[in-house]
Amino acid sequence: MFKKLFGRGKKKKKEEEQEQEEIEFKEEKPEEEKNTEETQEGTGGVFSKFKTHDPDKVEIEEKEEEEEGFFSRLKNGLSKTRNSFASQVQNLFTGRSKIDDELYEDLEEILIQADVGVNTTMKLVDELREKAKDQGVKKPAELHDIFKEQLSDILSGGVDDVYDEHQLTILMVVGVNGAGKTTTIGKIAQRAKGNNQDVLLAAGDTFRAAAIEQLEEWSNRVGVDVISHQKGSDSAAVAYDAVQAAKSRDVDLLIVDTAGRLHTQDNLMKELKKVRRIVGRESDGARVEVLLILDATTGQNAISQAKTFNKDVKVDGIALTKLDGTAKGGVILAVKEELGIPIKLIGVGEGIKDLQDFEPETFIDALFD
Ligand SMILES: Nc1nc2c(ncn2[C@@H]2O[C@H](COP(=O)(O)OP(=O)(O)OP(=O)(O)O)[C@@H](O)[C@H]2O)c(=O)[nH]1
Ligand SMILES: [Mg+2]
Repeated sequence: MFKKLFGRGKKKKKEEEQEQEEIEFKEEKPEEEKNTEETQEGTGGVFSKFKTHDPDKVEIEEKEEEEEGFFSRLKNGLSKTRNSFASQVQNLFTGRSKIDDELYEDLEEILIQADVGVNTTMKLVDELREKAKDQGVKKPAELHDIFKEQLSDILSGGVDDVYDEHQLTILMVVGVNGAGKTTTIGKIAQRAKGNNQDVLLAAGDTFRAAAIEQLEEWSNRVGVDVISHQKGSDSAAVAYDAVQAAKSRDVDLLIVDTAGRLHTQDNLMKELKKVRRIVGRESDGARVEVLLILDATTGQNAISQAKTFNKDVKVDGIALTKLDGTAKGGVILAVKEELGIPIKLIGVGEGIKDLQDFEPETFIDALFD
């Protein structure tokens, strides 16, 4: 779904029509006029996408360039996990002369060390043994592709929801302290704005010092409004006002920040439930989503965090941040396998392009290629 929020989705109908008119208009122009315009285009203005005479071709080229950029950022961001987990797996399959118990035990150890978690590790290794047997695989190197397919099976599925991006979506962002909630909100807002969505932020973290200012800073940077109350005020009241504002201003996306809290802090989890209730009650049928931010560097603890948040506020999607900060990116497998909640976004660095839609196949390619 975030593909839509993040700049690769459909445009407003009006803009599409306008663009179409521009293309048609341009095609009819005499040669010299085209040349003048092309000189202006070089400055990267509104017409920059029409750099050649074939707008379709340019769009494809630009898209390819953009995707290449995203892919290399993903690869870089995953370099710690690539250099440990992925290369150990690769060495294991290519360096052994036969498939035996020792190979499977070593694979188990690599997976456990990469924070894949005991359950998911056992599942993967047992399945690999069976598949190798069924398919009569003799050489360890042949196991590599089967293993990658297994990873893909675990990571795939669950993110294909489609919706109208110009009807109000309320995104409530939750998670423990310092997981990356506010930063992720800033990045989502920026990408949504780039996709012509009208965005509004709500400073629902009324608890931590300077939390409101931090969100306001993002709102200035991105150029969107933020609804805030004073520090120490009721977070649910901020959410209430923000939802009313979102409805009356007809915005497309309202993102509600919340204070970081440990999943074990009952009173704070109660407060979060209240915010969720108010948002739902006031939404008037708008789409409401709870996005849980998990810090990949917290390892297996992320699983128990997610279970509690999901119990209390039903989580619709996960953003797994700071994958660039860990060699144990295998935690993504445990998160997906053990929780059954779609992973929608991954954070692979602090830059705006480092918050990416989670695409399983691309992720696996970036890990092993
Ligand atoms: N390297 C890296 N840093 C990240 C990523 N995402 C967030 N951060 C950093 O993590 C730190 C904490 O981010 P915040 O957005 O303030 O986290 P928060 O969950 O809002 O924190 P609280 O409001 O205190 O609960 C900041 O320094 C971010 O720049 C990521 O994907 N990679
Ligand atoms: Mg915050």
